[in-house]
Amino acid sequence: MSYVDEVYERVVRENPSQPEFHQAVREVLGSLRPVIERNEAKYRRDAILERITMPERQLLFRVPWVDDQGQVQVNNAFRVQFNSAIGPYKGGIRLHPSVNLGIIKFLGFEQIFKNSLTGLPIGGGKGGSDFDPKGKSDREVMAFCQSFMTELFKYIGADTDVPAGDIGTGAREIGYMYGQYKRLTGLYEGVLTGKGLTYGGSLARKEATGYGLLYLTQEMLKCNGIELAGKTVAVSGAGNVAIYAAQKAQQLGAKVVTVSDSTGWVYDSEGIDIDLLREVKEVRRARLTEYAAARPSAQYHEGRGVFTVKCDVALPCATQNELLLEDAKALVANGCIAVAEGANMPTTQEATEYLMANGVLFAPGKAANAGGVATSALEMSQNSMRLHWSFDEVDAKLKDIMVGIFHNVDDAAKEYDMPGNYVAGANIAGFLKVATAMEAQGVV
Ligand code: NDP
Ligand code: 2IT
Repeated sequence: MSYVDEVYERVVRENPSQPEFHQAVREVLGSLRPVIERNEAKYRRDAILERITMPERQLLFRVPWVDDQGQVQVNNAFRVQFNSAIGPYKGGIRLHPSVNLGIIKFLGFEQIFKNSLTGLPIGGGKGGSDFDPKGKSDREVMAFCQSFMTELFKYIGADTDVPAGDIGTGAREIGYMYGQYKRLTGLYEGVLTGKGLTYGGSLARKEATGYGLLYLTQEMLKCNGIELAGKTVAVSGAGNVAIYAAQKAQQLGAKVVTVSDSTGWVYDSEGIDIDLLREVKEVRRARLTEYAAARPSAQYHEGRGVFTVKCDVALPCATQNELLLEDAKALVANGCIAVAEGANMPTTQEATEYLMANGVLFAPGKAANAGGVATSALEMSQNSMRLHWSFDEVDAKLKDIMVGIFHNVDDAAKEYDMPGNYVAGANIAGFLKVATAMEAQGVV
């Protein structure tokens, strides 16, 4: 059996009931075959694939907190410190009822390669809890965040592990967590990113994932002789990534006709009104029905279906496995030319294969959404230097990073005789840097 297959089988055997983790590993290892085959004996002797698929450390803990009725609640929480070959562990914290260890491991595994692609010195990690911030009062969210940090603070630090936001974790949650970390340690350091602008946050971090997604998409289209301006774009999600992806797409001259959330989706024939969307989602924390109610050109649809609309470019920005084979078929039938993943692993493997087989340009999340974590690394730099860069400075660096990622990925795909296969290119380019660092550091 090939080394790649052996390691994949071991991952499945040793990590039962973690389908998302298996899926992420299967996709990455599948792409790495030609790389491994060039040097199979060395990689096997050094157990590089076993080590890269096994987290360096996994923390599992409970988080007790008191709700507004005086009832004690308790949640499961996780921090997976996956790989520190090229820098301190770095990755977000997801707060969503669906969170379990397998989901955090898939996200942490993806993060290793994504962070490598940014070109910045950050290792891979991820954390989260099955706590659901939806419908909770600010006091309840604070109680949870303080209790969560009261355990986590022992294991993180500006030079060891630097968490950030993800689904369900935005500026409010990061603020409460930062306050508790500072109180417990007495340290005013860059231990979290995505902080508020008054206490060490970076300008443009909030916008960075969505903006970065569009910078990479624009470069990918340009290198294939296509202009983004004038195109129709379908965005899924209505959270941090989706909002700023939609905003940047419109700034670049495209028309964004959809957004979605976990209950339904909106089609807006006039193009999404970003100010209204931000008011509904960021300020009121309300459902998209409120967007549709306030906007005559918008129709609200219950349930799935956001990718059935006619569009040139699709940007899945909500969650994993939201773009299924049936969606891929609808996109192709409607003439879609490009899909770029704002979310982590939003496209199932069979949908990805269908899109690529039908000539759709496909930018995988670990390249396309790397702008968020890249700008987090820029926030870490500013914190270490005790400096603050302007919005335009950060945005310019972000743009350079995203254009650089696209070319790095494109070059790797070409070098391994798979031109245009950006999935393979991203996995290979991300892997090579980490593997080289692991080899150099010996058996650790
Ligand atoms: P938010 O919590 O801000 O928004 C998430 C959005 O996706 C919401 O509209 C939410 O709808 C929807 N959503 C979440 N879970 C589901 C689900 N199970 N089914 C359907 N819809 C769902 O998160 P972000 O925008 O930060 O994250 C979105 C994606 O982008 C995630 O995959 C995340 O890992 C990834 N990502 C985030 C980065 C960041 O910097 N924030 C960086 C790189 C990737 P509802 O409100 O109804 O729950
Ligand atoms: O998936 C991701 O890259 C993020 N949620 C952002 C991580 C970060 O550390 O900024």
